[in-house]
Amino acid sequence: MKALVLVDLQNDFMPGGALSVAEGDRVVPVANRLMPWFDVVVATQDVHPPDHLSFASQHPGRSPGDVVQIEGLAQTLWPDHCIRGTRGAEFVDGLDAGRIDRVFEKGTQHAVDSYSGFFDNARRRSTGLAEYLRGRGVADVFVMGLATDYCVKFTALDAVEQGFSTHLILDGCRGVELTQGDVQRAIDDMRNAGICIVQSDEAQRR
Ligand code: VGL
Ligand code: ZN
Repeated sequence: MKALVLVDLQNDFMPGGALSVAEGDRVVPVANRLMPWFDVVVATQDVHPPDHLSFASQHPGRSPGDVVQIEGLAQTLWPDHCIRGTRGAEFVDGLDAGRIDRVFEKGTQHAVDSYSGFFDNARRRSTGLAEYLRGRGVADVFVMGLATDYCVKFTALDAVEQGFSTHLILDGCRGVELTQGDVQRAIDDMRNAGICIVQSDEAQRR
């Protein structure tokens, strides 16, 4: 069985959003086109409390992009984004969300961020995604969404580590690129971990 994992296709990551990803809107039609071709479609959703410690606003004197230590873990700081109950946290309007079988929330705990759709960054809690996919008989996982250099990367790396045959749908992703080269480095990291880099038309045929 083949699963499509849609990472964080939410308003705040779209152009004009609180943590906008350049051309983030361009991946939405890719998701809509691909969903009917998969046995299982899941989505991750970044959902933070208003005082989440990944927000620069919670650290006086700090700005988005700064890195701080929280409970011994390096944490990049972001603008306030994807706050539970706000429009920014909702899936983007144009997404055919009715085709999503199950949504996995992440980043819901105050002091721990979560880039991967499988585990939080401290690797304390599983979201249940791996168990769900196994329960549905999934062997092949295709990952796309936002952002290539953060949540897509860590979700794909955990998928391969969890034993799934993992593919990254390149034209279905866009990155934050906080530092120039971050997206390319993320793609290299994924390839080196054994993730197969494909285009959406190829993902449709496999
Ligand atoms: C993301 C930074 C903070 C992402 C989420 O979806 O890649 N990046 N929260
Ligand atoms: Zn976040």
